[in-house]
Amino acid sequence: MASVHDFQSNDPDLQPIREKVEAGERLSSEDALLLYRSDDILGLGWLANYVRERLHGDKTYFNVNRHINPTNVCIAACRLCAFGRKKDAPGAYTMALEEAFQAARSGYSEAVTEFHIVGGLHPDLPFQYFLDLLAGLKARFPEVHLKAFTMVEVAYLAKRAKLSIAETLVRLKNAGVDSLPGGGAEIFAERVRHIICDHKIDGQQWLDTARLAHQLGLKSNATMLYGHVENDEDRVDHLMKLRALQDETGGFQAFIPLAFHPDNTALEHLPKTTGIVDLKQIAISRLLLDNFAHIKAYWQMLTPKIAQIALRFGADDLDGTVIEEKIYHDAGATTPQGLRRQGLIHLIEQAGRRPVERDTLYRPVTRNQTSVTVAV
Ligand code: V47
Repeated sequence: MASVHDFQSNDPDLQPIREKVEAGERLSSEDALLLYRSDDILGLGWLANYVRERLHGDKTYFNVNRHINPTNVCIAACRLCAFGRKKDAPGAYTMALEEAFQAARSGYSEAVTEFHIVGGLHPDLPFQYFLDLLAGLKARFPEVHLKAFTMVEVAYLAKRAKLSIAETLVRLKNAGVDSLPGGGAEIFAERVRHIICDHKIDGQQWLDTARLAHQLGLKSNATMLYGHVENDEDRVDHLMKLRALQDETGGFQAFIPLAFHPDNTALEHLPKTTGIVDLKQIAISRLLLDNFAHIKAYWQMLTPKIAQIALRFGADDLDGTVIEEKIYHDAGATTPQGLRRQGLIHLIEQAGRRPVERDTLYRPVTRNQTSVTVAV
């Protein structure tokens, strides 16, 4: 591993931060703001890579997963989103249960270890549909981990079923949910949420739902949507709130920064993020979230090329084979909709890192020709 003494920067603000990083000391909100305002992208990357290698060496985790989006019908009409549709709008769809099971099994011959299941807030689908979906997937694919429903969906299902959030989570867990994805967090600051996703639960409710999930033994991820109308203070506030909840529960597995894709959204006039902004966000996430084991580079969002560089800027995880991504592609992403296992391994190796296939709970997966084994 590179020594922190090799660090060189023309930015005097990075020197005291470097000393804290070397000593393993927690960074403050003020430090985080200085990082956002620094122009020394290589200095930032160096520091984040130092922490990444201290935690994981050259290992880079990836998994073989499949996204299933059972419906794009959504009452929320978030300005940030190009995926959701009103019920009768052109392009609206809702899978019958058999269609969802078919989507789960189709198009992929390699052993998938995770289904990532998220969708719109459908005004009519009964809670039972989701319980049957989970139970049906578990019955058909007992080995596959179900990472299903964002905090936003859980809160909406609870409201529709007239149940508490805790009871809703218990029923989802009993039906087959193994963990929760990190979506829907966006930016917690109310001012920003009003503009980008007015009808979603607020930031505090997202955090409260995550806390309950963790208390019930369900791990989750966390995300942050950046590159729209938020400012540096909003991003720091978001990261600090996640860090505080992680201190409390330890239930977050990975943090995934998500760059806003404006095409086909109501915020189409906003510019796209640049590679520098994306890499800076990965690096600052690694440096600030000292209690998160993993920082995920979501290649679908970053592009495979930037994702490779992110593996030297703090990220240790490259999500995933995916297959048929919809949310980003509706918003103009031009990346492939999926990559095969071998393609991901190649990307990681070409970045000079060591690929480690994992399951959703970060246990190593070993494969022979016909079967998959998860080490426990
Ligand atoms: O919650 C929606 C975001 C999220 C747009 O947990 C958009 O492992 C950019 O959460 N431009 C869904 N972003 C994706 C997500 C995710 C992805 C990969 C892994 C995991 C995980 C979670 O995508 C939404 C929202 O924050 N989003 N629309 C858009 N136009």
